[in-house]
Amino acid sequence: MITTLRGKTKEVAISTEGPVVIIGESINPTRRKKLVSTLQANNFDFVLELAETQIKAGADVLDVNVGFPGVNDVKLLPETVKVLQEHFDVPLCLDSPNPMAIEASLKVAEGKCLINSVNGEEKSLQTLLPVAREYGAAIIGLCMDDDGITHFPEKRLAIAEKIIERAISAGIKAEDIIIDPLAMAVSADPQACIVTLETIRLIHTRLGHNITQGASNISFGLPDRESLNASFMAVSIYNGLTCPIANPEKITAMVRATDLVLGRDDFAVRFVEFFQSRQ
Ligand code: THG
Repeated sequence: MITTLRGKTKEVAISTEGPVVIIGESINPTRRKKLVSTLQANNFDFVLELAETQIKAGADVLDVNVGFPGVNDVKLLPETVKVLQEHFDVPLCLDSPNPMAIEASLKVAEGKCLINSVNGEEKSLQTLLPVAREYGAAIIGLCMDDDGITHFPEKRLAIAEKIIERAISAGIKAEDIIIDPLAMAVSADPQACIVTLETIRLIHTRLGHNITQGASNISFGLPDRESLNASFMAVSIYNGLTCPIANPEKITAMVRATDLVLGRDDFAVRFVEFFQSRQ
């Protein structure tokens, strides 16, 4: 199955057969005080810097999250989208819990964006699916619903199936639905990663959809986050993860290595190209 996203002109194809497409995570105010302070001053220089750095480091799509306490993201998210698209051609992943901010951004965005995110809650499905349909956007479906987050992979799979069914009834194409199995901090729950890995395997083998996850979530609160994220990333990709939201500056080399190891990089062309681009 292939999900196609578009910037102003550039198309990015995400295939369930790989290779992996990296969605850059860094335009996110979590622990980035400078992003908050510059955006509060209506200054987009730092956002543009984060975008450029991530694209150079291997991001094919950029996640855009400008949510922080006190912000009016119905105004700020579309403004940020516009500025980004004036400078860069990569497709955007609109990351907000506020459906109004998502819709306002889709109104001004060019190309085909990814909505981050819809979940299995009735309210989310009813609000966002018609919006995705109207603007021709793809969606990320989070495996949680009105009962919250379950620890059983089979139940997460059932929520994914529900989101897919409802999205298709709303007129969205199957290939435009990317599933997020939910990656959570392993410091808070020793089983967190294995539950996610098993969910990825089930979604990949039974549903055959593209799969994303906030891959750096798992290492919150622990030292040497890079090693942990790398380990989790490799196993996730083997199980069916195709478009992680991650920090390309830290993860691209090992993602290219994993594609090569999994037989998706003939004659190591992409691996060597990436290595040379860093010399
Ligand atoms: N699923 C979906 N969307 C998501 C998430 C998800 N969006 C947000 C988040 N989770 C993924 N994005 C991030 C962004 C930054 C970090 C983690 C996840 C992060 N930042 C460093 C920190 O907090 O210390 C700071 C910068 C760095 O060192 O890279 O870890 O799960 N659909």
